[in-house]
Amino acid sequence: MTSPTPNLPNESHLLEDYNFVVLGLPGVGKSTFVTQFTTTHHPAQTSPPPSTLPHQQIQLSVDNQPCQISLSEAGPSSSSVALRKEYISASQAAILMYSITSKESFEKIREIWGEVREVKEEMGMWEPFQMGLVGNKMDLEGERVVGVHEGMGVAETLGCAFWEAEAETGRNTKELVEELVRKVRTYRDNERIRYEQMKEEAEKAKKEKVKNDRRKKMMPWKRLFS
Ligand SMILES: Nc1nc2c(ncn2[C@@H]2O[C@H](COP(=O)(O)OP(=O)(O)OP(=O)(O)O)[C@@H](O)[C@H]2O)c(=O)[nH]1
Ligand SMILES: [Mg+2]
Repeated sequence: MTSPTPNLPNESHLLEDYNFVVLGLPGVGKSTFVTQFTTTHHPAQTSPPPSTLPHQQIQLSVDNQPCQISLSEAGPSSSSVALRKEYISASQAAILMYSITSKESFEKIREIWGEVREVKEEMGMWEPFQMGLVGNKMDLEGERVVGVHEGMGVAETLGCAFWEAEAETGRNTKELVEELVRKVRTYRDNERIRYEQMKEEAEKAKKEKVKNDRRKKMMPWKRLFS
């Protein structure tokens, strides 16, 4: 008889959750990126957070901190405007993808960036770091019509990080996902600190008010000694 499996502690609460959406014109390699990435890394062990949106989930350790990352694709051919908005609002970061072999897909990037910005602004959560620009199909050097410097230039004006990648083989894809995790993590940490500071200041103001109210109620001669 085999001994019963010991109850292992549930470590799901130690995982940081990240939702990333991949946007770009048809054919740039969004599905290839999501599929390649999620089949190469560990599939998530825990149940996904409730969502009506289809996504693929994996676990990855970024700087020794375990993360659960959901990736979803929302291209114009696979989703309506309303659905795309839903994907964007559910994500903490967007991967804006073009193909280095398609000028049209590159020129579309500003519009997609604007779409993400609009959704995030409506939610009061706009931060430019929430986007990473990816020039995919970097292996197709002979068919290149978008230069590396063109990609870098646009990324700089839009305030996003930039990579060229090869979704088919996974070249640079881990790096870009990790970098977005770090950016979102830094943002969350700063927000946490800001929240703690605001809480502390509110507590201080409350205490000050109680003290002042008490002083006002005192006899005038007593105030001199309080
Ligand atoms: N050479 C090369 N081909 C790629 C790369 N990534 C994707 N492809 C090819 O590009 C084609 C389109 O890729 P998809 O992943 O289906 O593109 P998509 O952006 O999901 O397209 P839609 O779902 O129609 O919006 C496929 O034939 C892929 O094999 C890459 O890095 N290098
Ligand atoms: Mg696709």
